[in-house]
Order: sequence, then structure tokens, then C-alpha cells
Amino acid sequence: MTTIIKNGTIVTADLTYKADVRIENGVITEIGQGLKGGTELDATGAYVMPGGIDPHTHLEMPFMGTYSADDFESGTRAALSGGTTMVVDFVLPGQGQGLMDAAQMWHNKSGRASCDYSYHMAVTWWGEKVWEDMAASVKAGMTSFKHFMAYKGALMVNDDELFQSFRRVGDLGGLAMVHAENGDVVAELTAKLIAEGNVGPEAHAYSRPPQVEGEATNRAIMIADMAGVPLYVVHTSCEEAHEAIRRARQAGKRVWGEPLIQHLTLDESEYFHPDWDHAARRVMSPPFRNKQHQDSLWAGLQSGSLSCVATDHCAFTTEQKRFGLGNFAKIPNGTGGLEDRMPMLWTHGVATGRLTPNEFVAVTSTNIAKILNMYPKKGAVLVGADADLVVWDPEKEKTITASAQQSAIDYNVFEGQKVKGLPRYTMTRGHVAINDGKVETREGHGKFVAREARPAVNRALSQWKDLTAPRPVARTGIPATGV
Ligand code: DUC
Ligand code: ZN
Ligand code: ZN
Ligand code: ZN
Repeated sequence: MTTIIKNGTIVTADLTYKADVRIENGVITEIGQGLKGGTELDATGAYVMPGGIDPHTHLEMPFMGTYSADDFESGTRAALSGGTTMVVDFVLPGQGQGLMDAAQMWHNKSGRASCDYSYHMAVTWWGEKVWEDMAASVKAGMTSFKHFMAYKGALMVNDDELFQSFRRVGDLGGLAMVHAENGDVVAELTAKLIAEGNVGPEAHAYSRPPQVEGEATNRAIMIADMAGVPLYVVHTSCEEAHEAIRRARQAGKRVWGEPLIQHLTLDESEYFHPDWDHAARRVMSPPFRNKQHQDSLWAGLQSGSLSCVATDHCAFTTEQKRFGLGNFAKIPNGTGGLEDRMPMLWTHGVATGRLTPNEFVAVTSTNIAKILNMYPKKGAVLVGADADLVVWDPEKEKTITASAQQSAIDYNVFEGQKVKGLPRYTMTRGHVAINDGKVETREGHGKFVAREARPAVNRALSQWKDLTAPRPVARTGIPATGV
């Protein structure tokens, strides 16, 4: 099966040029002028870009007493509709559950995916079984390990667990990831707010101020540095966290930050909306911030101190959100965004002149493909790469509405927003899934993408010193301390 994308402008993270693209059996086989043969797709006036990769989704995830509402079927359909051709979802082991058991549960769900996917593994508790299973996880292609520094009493790991886990990830050549919020402080602030009668959704933001994120981000960076492991900080939402990441990168540490499209484009005023449902639907952690924080995130994308734009897609229906009527701490945390990430970022980033089209490709696709070691199979327009492509029409417009979305929930946090810049075609391994507005996704077409560890790269800049090596003896006769 051969397809030619004709008359488009190829836009990658570093190049812009006019050429046609030949696709055979799901792979790019030729890039050149005047290509012929096979089914032709017209890309006149459009950009041919690597399909988006959303590095942060939670599909059908058990969380806060319920399950996130989009599964691998509706979630990947939403992704493809918006030009995203791959998602990286989080396997979330229960307390005491082995990592590979949990991965099997995820494999049972992901068979319905219509685009390719991979998994990050979450470390939600600590013990010998987890330590052991981490090697099996790496072997099975799940080489990134996420740690929650918040959700005390549920998912949170404390500092000694974090340090032990980070060292293990480093030894295995993997990537450490954190949800960085100080869970102890969040728990204290939450209890205080509720005791004082502040039970509405607006109190959610007060329970998680930027300081809890800045502190935890810095702590995770320092612990990762001592453990000799590279670190990816998910959903960086504020200047305090961005500052810590900037400083670390400037010092040569392998640390990456990931702002979400929601934090870039929606602010904290959403929580003060008079309609409880409106506010609760936007409750997620970290919460939306003010304009100064948004400016900081945009600046980070422009300067390269922040690397990838994600969604943390974790969608709950209004009915699910209402579990938290009378107590904001019970509102399931999470918002959707899979379908809207690319059009919203194009509209607010490229169309405003904040980002170039090449930077757009970098932060929506290529950077994460490199960080997760799946470039150039993913994130590239190159001969030999998977034909995960989007033919992007910068003139195509729509107004975002829940009634027209693919997601299974009954509202959209971007409702009413006009976007300009949408997919004309979205291709997943050569299959046209979005065809000029028509959804032609194929349930089950998506495949699991295994990723390899890379010890040499990951250890190269680490500060690790072997504490078991003989140490110089200090004048007191006591071995000198310190790493
Ligand atoms: N934050 C959310 O809002 N939802 C899922 C998990 C998370 O960290
Ligand atoms: Zn998180
Ligand atoms: Zn998340
Ligand atoms: Zn197929």
C-alpha cells in the first residue's frame, strides 16, 4: 500500500522545505520532488509535520475513587482528531501490586488504541518487589519511572523511597520522572482550608500554591543529581518550578520540564466562576496559575528551558466531578486536552509569533521522541521513520465545543475557544485516520512502542560517586564523609 503526500511544505524541528513524501507499508520510504504512484493526498498550502506525541495521558485510570472517563478507544480517537499520533500513558500499580502485573492490566486495555502508544511506569509504593520488577519493566520497554511527591496516603513516595528508586532507575539506564508537589504541605493546607469552611473548588488552588511545586521540583532535582539519574518533571505549571529547572539545565544537569497546554492558556480565574460545575471541571493538580506564571512557561518554551507540551489528559465527567460537592478534596483531579493540544498551541503559540513552526514541532513531538529514546522512529519526517504524520492546514478554523469532540466527557475546558490551524490529514503508520474532517480511525490499529534504556547517555553527566569505594582517611582517623 503506497501513499504520496503531494505539494506540501515539510516542517521538522530544524528544517522547512517543499517536498513530497512517499509512504509504503506504514513507513516513509522517499522524500523528494514530483513523486508519483499510489494514493495521493493533497497538501497544497499545508505543512507536513511529525504527528504530535502526547507524553502524558491517563486513560481509563483508577483514581480518587473512580476511573478516568476516556479509555484507549475514545482517547486515541481524540488524539488523532487533533493531530496527535502517539500517547504515552502511565501504568499505575496499586499498593502492593507488582509493576508487571499492572503493566498487564494496561495491555488488556490498550488493545483498543487506534494510534501507537507507550507506557511510563509509576512507582506508587516501595519494596523489594518493586526494585526487582523495575528491571523487568526496562526489559519490556518501559524505561521511564514516574514518582508522585503528592497524594499523601495514596500514591505519594517519601524522600528515602525517592532516593532509592532514583538510584535504581539510574543503574538501569532509565529516566526518572516526578509529579512535583510537596504532598505533606498540600495535606496540611487542605485540612486547614476545610476546617475553616473553605470547601469549594476555588480552595483547591489555595491548597496547592506555587511554592509547593517549586520546593518539590528543586528537591527532586537535587535528589536526582545525587542519585545520578536524568529527571523529567511533568506538568511544570509555575515560575518557581521553571526556575529550578532552568538553574539545573544551566548547570549541565539532564533535567526537562513539561508545561501543559491547559496551564499555558487557562488561568486561576476559572476557579472563581460562579457555577460550581464550571470550576470543578477545571480542578486538576497542579492548579491553573496567574498570568505571570503563564508568561514564564511561554518564555521557557521559547528559550528552550522547557521542552515538551503535554496534556495530562485525565478526563472526568460532570457527574464524577460532583463527588466533590461540599469538599473540594474529593473532586477527581484532572482535565482533558488530547484533541485540543496541537490546535490550541498553534493558535496561541505560532499564530501569535511566540513560537516558530519548527519550535512547535520540537515541543509537540521531536523533543519527547528524543528524551524517551524513540527518535527517529517517532518525531521525524525522515526515510525509515514511521509514517506518523499530520498534514497541518494553518488556515483551517473551528470553535471548540464539547458537542463536536471525540472525548467521552460532557464538557470541554476550552469550550468556545476559536482555533486556527488544524489537521487536514492525520496518519498513523501510513493509515489515514483523519481525512479532511472525517474520522476514519481503526480501533486496534495502535501498537505498543517499546523503548530501550541507554546507560551510557544517562550516566554521562551524572554526579554519581561510588560510596563503597575506599575513602581518604581524615586527620581524626574517621573516614571523610560527603559525596
Ligand atoms: N493530576 C491530575 O490533575 N490528574 C491526574 C494526576 C495528576 O497528577
Ligand atoms: Zn501529576
Ligand atoms: Zn498526570
Ligand atoms: Zn493499520
